[in-house]
Amino acid sequence: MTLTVLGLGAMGTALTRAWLAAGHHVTVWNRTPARAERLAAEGATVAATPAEAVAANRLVVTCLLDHASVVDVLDGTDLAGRDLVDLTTGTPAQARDRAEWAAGRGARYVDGGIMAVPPMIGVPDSGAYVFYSGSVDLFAEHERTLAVPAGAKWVGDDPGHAALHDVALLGGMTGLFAGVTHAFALVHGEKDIDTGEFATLLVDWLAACLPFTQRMAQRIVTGDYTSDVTSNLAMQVTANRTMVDTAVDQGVRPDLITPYLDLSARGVAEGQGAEDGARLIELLRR
Ligand code: FVH
Repeated sequence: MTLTVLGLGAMGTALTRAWLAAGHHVTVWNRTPARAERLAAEGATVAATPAEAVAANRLVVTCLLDHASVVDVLDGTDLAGRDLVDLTTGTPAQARDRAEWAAGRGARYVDGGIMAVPPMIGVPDSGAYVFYSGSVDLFAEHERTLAVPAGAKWVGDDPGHAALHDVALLGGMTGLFAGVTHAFALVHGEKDIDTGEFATLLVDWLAACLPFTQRMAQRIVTGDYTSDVTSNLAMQVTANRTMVDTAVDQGVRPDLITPYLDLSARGVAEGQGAEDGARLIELLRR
């Protein structure tokens, strides 16, 4: 098993180490050579230029800072007959552009969205995985290699879909941590409330709420937002005032929660008060 890795930042280094540990022959290149030298001591072959690194192997993995750096690094390399897998975080549109760009240079292309931080890479049962999309033939041929550093989840032949899944999950996480940050701000410094004990309550509460995500999915798929609604939007909007008033009383800016509360109020104003909050995606997508 041989492959090339371009980009040896925190993530590229972790990926390369995982492949080396699994016995793969890895050719590496990095803009700052010192990072490649460290991996040479662990068995990697260091290429002097991106062109040399790309020429060394059919499977070429890029893990660079952003879209612009990928184009910078690959410009001037001969990609004809290469299988390019880009694990650099980007937008779906950038991934589709890169797929077209690679095809124009005779390469097959798969885009990847990494759902992990570097310490999780190459660690069995860490939960790390990567979304992949693009050329199904490329993926089928290299799946075993790609699955070495982290689990490999195929999400279809639209090259933008790996990035879309990645960014959508990051969006969910961002909203979650916005709520968590708000909750801690409300109680922090309050006499007789221990932050560590509060954290346990918060974790348990969020865990109890998370299964409702599946119920939301069912409502979104069926388009039926009315049946079996136990906490309709109108009730929530009334209760939301309590959340804002409490924040103000506690001297906490409600900025992290108001966008969602405002959207809920708009839903009620537009006649959706008796429906489930899942309906709000239709207001967002307008
Ligand atoms: N680290 C993480 O937690 C996240 C987890 C999820 C996925 N991301 C994405 O992975 C990409 C790489 O991230 P990284 O953590 O390896 O990032 P850095 O440690 O900052 O390394 C960046 C590498 O990119 C090289 N580079 C930057 N600009 C250029 C350029 N114009 N030309 C050539 N190379 C460039 C940089 O080289 P150097 O600074 O060592 O010379 C590093 O190799 C990223 O998309 C994350 O969003 C990681």
